[in-house]
Amino acid sequence: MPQATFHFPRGFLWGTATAAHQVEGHNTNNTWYAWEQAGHTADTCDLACDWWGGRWREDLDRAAESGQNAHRFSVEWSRIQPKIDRWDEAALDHYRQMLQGMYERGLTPVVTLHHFSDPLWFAEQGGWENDKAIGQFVEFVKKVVSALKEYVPLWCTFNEPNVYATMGYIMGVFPPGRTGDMATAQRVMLNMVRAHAAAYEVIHRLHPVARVGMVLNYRGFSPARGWMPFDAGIARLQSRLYNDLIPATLRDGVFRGLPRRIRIPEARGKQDFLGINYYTRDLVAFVPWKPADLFSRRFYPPDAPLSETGFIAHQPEGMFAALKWGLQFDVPLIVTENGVEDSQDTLRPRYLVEHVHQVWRAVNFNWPVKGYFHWTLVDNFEWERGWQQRFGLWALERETQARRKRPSADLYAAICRENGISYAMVERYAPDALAALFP
Ligand code: IFM
Repeated sequence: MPQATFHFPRGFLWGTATAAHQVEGHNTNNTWYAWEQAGHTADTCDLACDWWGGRWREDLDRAAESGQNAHRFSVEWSRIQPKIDRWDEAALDHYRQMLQGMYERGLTPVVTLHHFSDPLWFAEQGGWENDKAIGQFVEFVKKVVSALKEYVPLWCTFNEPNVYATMGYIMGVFPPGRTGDMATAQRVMLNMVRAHAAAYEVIHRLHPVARVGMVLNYRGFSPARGWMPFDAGIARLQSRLYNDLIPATLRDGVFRGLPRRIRIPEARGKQDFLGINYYTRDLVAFVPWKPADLFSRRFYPPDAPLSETGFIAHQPEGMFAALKWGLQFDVPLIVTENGVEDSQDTLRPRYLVEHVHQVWRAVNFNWPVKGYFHWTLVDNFEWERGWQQRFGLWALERETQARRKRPSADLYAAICRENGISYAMVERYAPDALAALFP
């Protein structure tokens, strides 16, 4: 039997990622609550995983006991600043306790300042469409960083601004539910980039040793037909708009939107690391009569295994491509999310180990990949898809709040403890990945 182990460097961050609205429960003062109440989601978030009620303790015990050494989570703006002129010190204290709890458990915290949900007062003022958003976000960042800085080595300003803008202004499934509004989607991203640049300055001023980055959802777009130059062209355009636009602006201060470029010199060089959330990739075919879909049809490779609801195609090589793409920004990379919805845990073990193996390949080329965060620890509220998708290493029974460990939790624990992937763990937990990892 081959005894190979794919080792990771010492100090590599192994964790899970969560977000406030998805786990805390009873966040009733933000845009997502209003969106759910208006019937736009498959079901409502309600108590979620009851982290606000204190169950973060038992879940972080699970994370720590399974060998993880880091945890990525977000703070909820609408709790910390419930009204434009009111700050809630008790909410900040709650997050302080969570951060202390992470240190007690040996988990390095990675904190996201904005993960999809906005306070209602902020949305009423125009949200990210309004230029005032930048100053408002900066005030929030000042408050949070002043209160929590001693605990936080890594700050993520925004989670997936490309998803926020696409889902909210083009697809219409996130608040505010607009469709096909490319111009506003770009304005929103532009304002988020400006807000990131200003927040970057503030965080560095308040806490010079902290590292500040943005988290992007990277999606692979490959031409569907190798012989068709238009497929390649349209795939490149989609990748440029969806993947490159924001991190490239933070690299060189030029926002290359459509139809024009906008110079934002203050954004130049304002990323200490880039967070990459990779889940899957698409094939792209040119379709001249579909302008609303950027002249294309996107679909999964017909032979790719699909997740339970068909949301994700198992495309592990896309992880390697994502990290290779990330090299152009010349900053350390962190896989801030990766995972699959799978209530029965049938695909997840293979998905997990084959994706982590692709991260190892990148690390083995000496690419600066510093950590991997699995999405997610316990099943949580999946936005417009509600509770229909189960991404947790632990299953959640919502009615009782009981957690049940899925086999992948043991596999991930073995990876974290070993700081690598061994033949024995693949054979035991994901034998269907043996051929891919040990050909
Ligand atoms: O749940 C989300 C998360 O909030 C952002 N990235 C993708 C995850 C899975 O859908």
